[in-house]
Amino acid sequence: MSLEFFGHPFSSYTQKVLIPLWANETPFNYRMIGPDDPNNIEELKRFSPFGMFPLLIDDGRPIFESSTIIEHLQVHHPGRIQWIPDGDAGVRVRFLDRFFDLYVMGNMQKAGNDVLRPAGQGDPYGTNKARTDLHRAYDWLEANLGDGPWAIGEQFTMADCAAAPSLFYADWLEEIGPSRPKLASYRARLLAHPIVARAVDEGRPYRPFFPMGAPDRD
Ligand SMILES: N[C@@H](CCC(=O)N[C@@H](CS)C(=O)NCC(=O)O)C(=O)O
Repeated sequence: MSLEFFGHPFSSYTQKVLIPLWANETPFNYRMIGPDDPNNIEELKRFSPFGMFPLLIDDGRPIFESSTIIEHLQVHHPGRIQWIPDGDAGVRVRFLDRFFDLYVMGNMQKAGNDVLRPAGQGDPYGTNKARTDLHRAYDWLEANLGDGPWAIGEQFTMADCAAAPSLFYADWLEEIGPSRPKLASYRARLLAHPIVARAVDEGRPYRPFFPMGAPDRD
């Protein structure tokens, strides 16, 4: 049994999967994407149609999409923590995982990637909409998150793995602010979680890569 994991420490979706790998102490070989090891990029592109990461190769079988990788780990490499509970709680976890990926991280990426487009090919309309939709996502979360400590209550799940990097980065782009105290304290609790803190720390040296400039906090 060998697990090869392709990702980058500053990538939100990489962090989303590193959290369960580390928390369950699942052994894996970390294949970092970057100029220091061009073989890793080449291999990633062979298996991932869009060259996107994270990617997991389990005994030669490629799995991509962060949520599917976490489901795969739970089925094939179960550990102390069950990331997706059974029954109705599992439905809620999958729903919140989609919410954080699509409406928090998705809008964050849309707005952030605009800065990286070639001159004259920006999308100001799409960028403004993404920023507005991010605030709508914050408002929905403020109104619909429970009292915690985690996304579905007492159990730390895949929904929190998705929430941690997405709220971490989204708040750099559009601050959650004091008008959303429940969401702001959930983000603070996530960042104080030792495994999440490890993911944030390993990404720290790459903060100059943040397209809009990383704030001097967190
Ligand atoms: N839906 C994908 C999103 C993955 C994604 O957006 N990955 C980014 C890094 S955080 C990426 O590969 N960016 C490089 C690129 O787009 O070429 C997942 O959940 O794994």
